[in-house]
Amino acid sequence: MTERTFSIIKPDATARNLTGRINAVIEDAGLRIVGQRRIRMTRAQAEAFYDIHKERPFYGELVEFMTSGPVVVQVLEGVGAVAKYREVMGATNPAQADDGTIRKLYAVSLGENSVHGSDSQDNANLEIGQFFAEEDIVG
Ligand code: FUP
Repeated sequence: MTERTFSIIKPDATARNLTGRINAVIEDAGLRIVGQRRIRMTRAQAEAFYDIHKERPFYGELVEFMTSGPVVVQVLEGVGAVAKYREVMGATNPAQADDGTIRKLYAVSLGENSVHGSDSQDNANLEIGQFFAEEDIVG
């Protein structure tokens, strides 16, 4: 079934001019970029986005990192997009990511791991709604 998922190209990747190369991996996997905007995430946006992790020891650092530079927020569309993008991203820790995945290719560390992708369809819908109006998504 055609689905939509939410993606972020994180500050470590925009700092190294990797947006185009990451988008090439996304598109080569058969995912279509149907919404895309480069933004500076506010602290409030980052805190709300990662609210699920607020009791975790890395939460403060995570919010700092996500607001430390520009990010590219994206909506990706394709058959089984949520699971497919998780596969294309690779494991959270790049040391454990499979060859050819975005994190294996480009991530710096567990914290600075280049991309975010939604982990379920429900979260994808919520996350897309945090950053995109429906009219800014063109399928
Ligand atoms: P993922 O769904 O693969 O992005 O991973 P998580 O939702 O578990 O974690 C979200 C982000 O928190 C990661 F991308 C990086 C950061 N994180 C850490 O910095 N340290 C940890 O131990 C776990 C996650």
